[in-house]
Amino acid sequence: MLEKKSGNRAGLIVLIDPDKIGPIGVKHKVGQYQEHGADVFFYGSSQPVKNDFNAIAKEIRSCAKVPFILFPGSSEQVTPYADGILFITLISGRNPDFLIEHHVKAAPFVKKLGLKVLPTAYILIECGYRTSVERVSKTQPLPSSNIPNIVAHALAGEMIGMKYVYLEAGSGAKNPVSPEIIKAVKAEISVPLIVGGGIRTPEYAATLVDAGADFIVVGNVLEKSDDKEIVRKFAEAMI
Ligand code: 1GP
Repeated sequence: MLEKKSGNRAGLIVLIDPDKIGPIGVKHKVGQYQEHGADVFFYGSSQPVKNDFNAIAKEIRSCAKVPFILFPGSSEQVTPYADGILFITLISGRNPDFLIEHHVKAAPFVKKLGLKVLPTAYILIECGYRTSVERVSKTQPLPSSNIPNIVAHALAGEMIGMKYVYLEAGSGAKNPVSPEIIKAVKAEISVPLIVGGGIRTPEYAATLVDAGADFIVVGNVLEKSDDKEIVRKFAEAMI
């Protein structure tokens, strides 16, 4: 379900936060993102959503031509309008709610809705300040200096059976995940590697792809940038 364009080095995932995009103009933005080269849409928020989660998802469904995957911050962020769901386990933390509890709550709905499930080892890495994922999940990120520990977490996720590893610095992170970490993780795992959090320039994205990232997730930068071609520039960095 997560696929790079054939021949490209990596895939570009655009994260749509329902509270940042809002209900107005969703279709226009989504249309533009995919026209400019987005390979996949992630949809969700690390915080409780204030906008109408389902209504915005419905708008996205009506125009998305690329896979539309839920990236839920909790078991409440489930909708029938998506194609699939990142079934995230926050393995960098030790909070049972994010290791199993939310999964148990969401599983019957996910099954009923027929969403394709993407079991994902989600690893939060420190980025210089307390991110909203840390606050909401009440977990500590892994120190970025202890690379063997990060690799061990990624390996454990794969050995448990998770099909993707997601290295996350946190939305709007000051310091995104470093190429050194990506290189070390990529050398040990065989499942696809997703990287996100604080990636602000196509050049930095290209550096992460060179280091071994299979998918790059961008969110904040698209909301904040005045450059209408920003997604195209990121997509070109994936070639
Ligand atoms: C956050 O990895 C995503 O969960 C994207 O982060 O919004 O900082 O691009 P940004």
